[in-house]
This record gives sequence, structure tokens and C-alpha cells, in this order.
Amino acid sequence: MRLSQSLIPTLKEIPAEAQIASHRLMLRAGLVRQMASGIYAWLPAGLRVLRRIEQIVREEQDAAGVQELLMPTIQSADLWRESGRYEAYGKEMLRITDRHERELLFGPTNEEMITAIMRDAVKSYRDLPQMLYHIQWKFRDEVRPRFGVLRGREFLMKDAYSFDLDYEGALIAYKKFMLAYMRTFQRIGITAIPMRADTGQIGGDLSHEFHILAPTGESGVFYDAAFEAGDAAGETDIDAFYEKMTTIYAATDEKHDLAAWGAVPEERKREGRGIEVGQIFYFGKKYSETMGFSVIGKDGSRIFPEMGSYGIGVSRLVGAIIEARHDEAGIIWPDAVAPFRAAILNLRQGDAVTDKICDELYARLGADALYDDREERAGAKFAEADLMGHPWQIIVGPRGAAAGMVELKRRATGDRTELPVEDALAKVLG
Ligand code: 5CA
Repeated sequence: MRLSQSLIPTLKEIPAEAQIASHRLMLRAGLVRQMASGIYAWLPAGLRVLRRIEQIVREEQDAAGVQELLMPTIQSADLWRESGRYEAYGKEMLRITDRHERELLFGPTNEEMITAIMRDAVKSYRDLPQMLYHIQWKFRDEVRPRFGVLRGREFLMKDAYSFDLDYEGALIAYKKFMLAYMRTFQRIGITAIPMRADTGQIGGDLSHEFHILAPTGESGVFYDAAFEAGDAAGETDIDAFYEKMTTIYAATDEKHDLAAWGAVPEERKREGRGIEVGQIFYFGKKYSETMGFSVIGKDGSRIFPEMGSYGIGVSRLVGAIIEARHDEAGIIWPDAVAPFRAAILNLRQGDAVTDKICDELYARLGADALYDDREERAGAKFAEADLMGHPWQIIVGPRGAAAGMVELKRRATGDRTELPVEDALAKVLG
């Protein structure tokens, strides 16, 4: 994209309404704008990040054998009356009435709907197990929407659901999702730690939250430094992986167990704050029984499937990644989710030599590059590139350009090296 022709409305001033770094930076870097309390428009650069995260999440769900479908945002109240959650959900649910006085709602999650779909389609034990997911906007009328997209009212979630004939099957599904989640976060370029958690509105008795460490996190977390290695997803045996994830100590303050904590060696004890970017639940027959979803077993008996649900906060991740990866100057995007892989900074726009090199770089890098072709001071271009957090900056100044050289800056380390155009391209593309 050419910056001169793009809608990337960066701000120099610090927006007064934003209390934490990620919110300030998302506004300042022109990624989002608030349209109503807790409701955001995703501007072009922000949408690119959201889509990249969504795509990694999708690929890892697909790789784990989970099938994608798409359920609507609007649901009928009657569906939720079947599980008893229509009344129980309370004020967080946005309730809507249509022109025929029919009661609808904007879905905060989809356990009821997926159970109804399965109830209609699946009749025999032969049709199970199944795992399904979708990536869809949710609405929760939070009492206190805050911190930008971290706690919004409208937000993008990947939610998945598993259906099994027995507890053993359901536990295998739970383990598969835990592994898929660790792989997803590793690919995104962040360390997330699974922690035993309460089940809240969703219900059930087994649950883990996945937390990214950041000082501004809403939850207090306690964990064993063994999690800092960040190589958990490399484990190939799923049972060994699950055993490891659930025996090394990690808990949110709600579930903190002082006895177990005492057994962690002093030098490995870590306390901090975390942002919950995902949560998985096993809740057995809670929805299959209340909603009358059963299949005929091998011996002709009626079996109510064992279920679990598995969420990732896709839009929350954008803010959470920035909380974990920024400095005074701006965002430091991990390569995998950056809106642009590289910025091309033309330090003398209109100069035949710098323009020629920049055009060539832009042609080679294509949509992965943001070309700063504005007639701006070099200082302003540097500051804006740092703010936007592109993993690479290719700086093209008149002196180097005359000799076919450019400067390559790595945002994460600040390292700058002068090198020939081809070598810079090879590094950025490599
Ligand atoms: N049905 C289950 C799992 S599919 C469910 O709804 N789980 S949840 O309530 O834990 O939400 C899943 C994820 O969505 C959370 O881990 C969090 O990352 C994200 N999320 C929840 N509420 C919000 C919110 N108000 N704003 C942004 N993200 C949110």
C-alpha cells in the first residue's frame, strides 16, 4: 500500500480516553476507531492484523480436525429458553424484538445453537465424535467496556464445540484443543500459559484459561517458570503434552492453591498479571440433556453426548499482543501478524534515484509492504514507522541510494545495517 493513498489516520497526541498502552497505540497507529461504547470499526491496517490472527487460528483448528461452519450473530430467544440460559444470562445479553414481536438476541456464545444443529442432523453413535468451529462476532453488554478491544461489547471470537459418546472421548477432544491453542499462540509469536479456571456462565467442571503475561492484565497469575521456555507445542505425544501442561503449576488468583504453590521451588515461582486470550471448557451433558439431543447407541440405547466448548478472543488478541510487545516509540509486531512485513521509507520523495529504488522495492514486496511515499521529513517517517511497528523498515536515502545501498532496520532490536538492495530484500522476504 502507498501511505499517501491509505486511510491510516495516525495520531501524534495521546488520546485522553485510553488508559492502557495497547488502547492508546491502537488509536494512535490508526488501527481502530470507537463507534459507540465498546464497539469498534477496524480500519484497513487494523483489519489486516485481525485477519492474520484469524487465519492462523483457522489453520490450527483445521489441522486439529475441527470443521469450520458459520452460524448467525442473531439467535432466537426460544433456543436459549430450552437450556434455561435465556433468563440466567441476565443483563449482559442484548435482547432484540423484531417487527412481529418475536424475541431475538445478539449471540454472546453458541452452545445452544450448535446443539440444536447437531440434534437435527445427528442420530446415531456412528456420527460421533465431531468437532466444529466458527469465527463470528459476539455481543456482550459488559457493565464496564474498557481497555479498547480487550474488553469490548462487540468482539470477534473463534468458538468451537466438541461432541463425544463418552467421557474418555471428550477428554481426548479437550486435550486436542489445548494442543491446538498452544500451537496457535506459538505461531502468532507470543507466550500463553494454560491455567486452571472457573467455568462461570458456560458451566461444567473442567476449564483452562490461556493467559498472555502483561502488567496491565485483569487477572493476577501465579506460575512455574518452566512455562517460560515456550516450547510446549513441540511435544508430539498428546497425553504427555497434557500431563505436562496440567502438572506444572499455573493458576489465576481465583484458583490459586497455596499448598500446591508451596511445592514449587522458590527460584521458579513467578507472580504477575495476565490477559485471558482463550478459554476451554468440558461440561459433559449439560446442554445435550437439557436440550434433548441424544443419539442411538450400538446396543440401541439413548446416549446424550458429552460436550465441550473452546474459545479464542480473536479481536482481544490484537490488543493483548500489543500489551505484551511495545516500547516507548510504539508497537513491535511479531512477524506473523504484522499488518505489513516492511515499510519502505523514501527519505527524499521526488528524487529520481531514491524514487527508482523505492518503486523497485515496492514492486517486489507487493501487498506486504507499506510504502511511505509522502513528502514528509525523515524524522516524521521514522517516528510513524516505529509507531506502526512494522517488523522491518527499509530506509532509502539519497547518499546510499546513489551507491545502490539501503538501510535495513529491525524494529524489535533497533539494529540498523547498510546493505545492497537485493540483500535487504532477501532478509525481509526470508
Ligand atoms: N463458549 C465459550 C467458549 S467457545 C465462551 O464463550 N468462552 S469465553 O466466555 O471464555 O470467551 C472466549 C474468549 O473470548 C475469552 O477467552 C476472551 O479472550 C474473549 N472475550 C470474552 N469476552 C470478551 C470481551 N468482552 N471483549 C473481547 N474479548 C472477549
